[in-house]
Amino acid sequence: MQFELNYSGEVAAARKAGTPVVALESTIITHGMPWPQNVETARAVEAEVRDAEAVPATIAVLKGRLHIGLEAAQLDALGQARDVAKLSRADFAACIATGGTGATTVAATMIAAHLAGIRVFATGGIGGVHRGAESSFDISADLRELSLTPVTVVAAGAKAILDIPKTLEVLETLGVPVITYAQDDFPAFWSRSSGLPSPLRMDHPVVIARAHIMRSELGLAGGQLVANPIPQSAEIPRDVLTPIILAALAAAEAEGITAKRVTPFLLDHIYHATNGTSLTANIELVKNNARLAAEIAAELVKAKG
Ligand code: PSU
Ligand code: MN
Repeated sequence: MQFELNYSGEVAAARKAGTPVVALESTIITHGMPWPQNVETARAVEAEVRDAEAVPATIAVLKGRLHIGLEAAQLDALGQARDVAKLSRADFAACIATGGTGATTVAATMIAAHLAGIRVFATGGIGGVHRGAESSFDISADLRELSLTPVTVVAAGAKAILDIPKTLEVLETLGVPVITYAQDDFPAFWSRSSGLPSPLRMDHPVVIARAHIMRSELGLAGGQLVANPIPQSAEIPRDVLTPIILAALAAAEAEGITAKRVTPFLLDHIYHATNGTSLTANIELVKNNARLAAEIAAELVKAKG
């Protein structure tokens, strides 16, 4: 059985030169946004990383090969492909072993990034504890992955489609540092504040990098969640989205959507219910996260050479 990491040209060059690299996920492309905005966004996010003098590594499994960085044509094809699997820890190995094609969630992207020696990863929102988890048991594998795999994940907090207080509780139980960037409140994706205080706050990328290194020096498994509030100019007021989120949740319930299908279903519902305006905010926050992740990656390179 053969296994290898397939690097894109620019990631291979970055590894040789010691340039900072930022991992990016692909489920956001295949299951998080509609075509063609998904591909446009993925390209814009990669450009943001390059502008910040780091190299983007979008991660995906294409025909059984694990790619660390996609060439432009591969990204285009993935954005239009149908029936792409959504890969988390549970099905990542099976997809590679069977020659399948799959997009990596936060959990699977962390695993792949770590295999490739990439310490920082930028995305939009992480999976978390779903509302009603007390009966559905629906808790994203992203949370456990953060407690296992030493990658710093930059996200805009958790979406209000989730139960945010329970998500923070589970992260605390699992020993995951939740660090909000430059403000006291934990952000809620489209909103700068969830109304809940963040467990930790850090105001400079260098401090976040130091905290990452300190965890490994102390022998603590797992990564860190960095919650980066959406830029003020792109924020959508909470009272605009609350009824839309409630309607999305009710539709999921009515249609009996469960397991892996829940998050993509809710995202798609909200996209249509806002006539696509939620997407503009989504794009801005991912770009914002890519910039911060690049800064953290640069500090990690400076600190460790
Ligand atoms: N939340 C978002 N956008 C996304 C996702 C979550 O706001 O695209 C995707 C990410 O890939 C995340 C995954 O890792 O959904 C979580 O899915 P689940 O809840 O099934 O674990
Ligand atoms: Mn789930």
